[in-house]
Amino acid sequence: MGGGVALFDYDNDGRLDIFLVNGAPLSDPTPKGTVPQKSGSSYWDRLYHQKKDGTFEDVTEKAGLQGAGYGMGVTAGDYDNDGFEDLYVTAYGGNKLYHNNGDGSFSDVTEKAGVGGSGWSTSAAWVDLDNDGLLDLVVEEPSAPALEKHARNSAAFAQAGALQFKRNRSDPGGMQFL
Ligand SMILES: [Ca+2]
Ligand SMILES: [Ca+2]
Repeated sequence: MGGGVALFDYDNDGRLDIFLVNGAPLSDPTPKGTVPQKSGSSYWDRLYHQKKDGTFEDVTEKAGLQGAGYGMGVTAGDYDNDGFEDLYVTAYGGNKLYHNNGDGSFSDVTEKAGVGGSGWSTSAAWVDLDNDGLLDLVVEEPSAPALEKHARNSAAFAQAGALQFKRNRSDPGGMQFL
């Protein structure tokens, strides 16, 4: 199954960089309840930094973006308005929110932000749903329970299926999603 890709300028040097989402090994048959794990570097997600000459260098390890689980999708957006684009990566096995530290590294802030999701998430998007200047998160979860859990979504989003809506409730000094 194909993974997502994000073209974004993580280091604000004016050149687009590439983030690629990668899967994880699956056994055949896969026992029920198995959560795929990245068993080695060949399964890592990858961040490629575009250099001045138009070539790219692999900066995955420096950035701390090796990832976890069976990666599916990614969306880039500056959710905390600090001028650096952050990443949200969906995966079978747990989603991750990575805060861009602005020095070439990212921090996993998933737990603090409360956006780990559950089960299997596919697509995700940053969008300011309530026009408060803070990016909110929409996550598609094909697994059914998400639909009931997030019934308070706006009609437009509810129609699209099992979407999870996370409102960004950040305030100066804090960062929390509902
Ligand atoms: Ca760049
Ligand atoms: Ca940011």
